Amino acid sequence: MKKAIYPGSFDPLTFGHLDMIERSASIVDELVVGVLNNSAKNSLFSLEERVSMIKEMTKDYPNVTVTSFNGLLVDHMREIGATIIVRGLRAVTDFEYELQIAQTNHVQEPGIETIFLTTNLKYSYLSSTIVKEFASYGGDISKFVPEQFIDRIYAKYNIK
Ligand code: COD
Repeated sequence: MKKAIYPGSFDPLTFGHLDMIERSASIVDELVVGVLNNSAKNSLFSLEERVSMIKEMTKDYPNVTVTSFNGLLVDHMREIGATIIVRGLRAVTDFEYELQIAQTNHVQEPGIETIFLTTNLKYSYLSSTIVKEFASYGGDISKFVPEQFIDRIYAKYNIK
């Protein structure tokens, strides 16, 4: 039974994240989407909002669940019995950061492996940061996030 975690900030969830969830859920037995509760980072959406948005979008995937965690990812993985970390690679710029984190996590917990999925070409440019930047100026974000999130994102910037 291979249980994997796809960890992230998901602030907010984008089509790029959803594509990663769909593809990784098809190659592991159980996928947990782990939302970081990072109090130091100024999130646009609260932890509860981010968890609920992901649950809304993954409710039809039988092997996907959503959790949140504080502190170290490896500690949370021990708690939930996951041994695989799924991460996405968009560009070379992602690689250095991801390699460092994957190696650190493996040194901490040798039973843990990180697998990387390369980005879907359709979403290779897409990040939560881009969504927030566009939305903050009232730009069209319909190609970036599910339709039901659009008004919720604009509302954070008091845009109707
Ligand atoms: N296409 C493909 N993949 C994508 C796309 C896209 N368009 N957009 C995002 N992704 C991938 C990212 O590469 C990443 O793998 C994942 O989706 C989540 O992305 P984000 O931006 O929502 O989340 P991050 O990268 O901010 O998450 C960082 C963590 C929360 C995983 C990390 O900080 C963490 O584990 N923190 C806990 C403390 C810890 O254990 N640190 C590690 C030890 S050094």
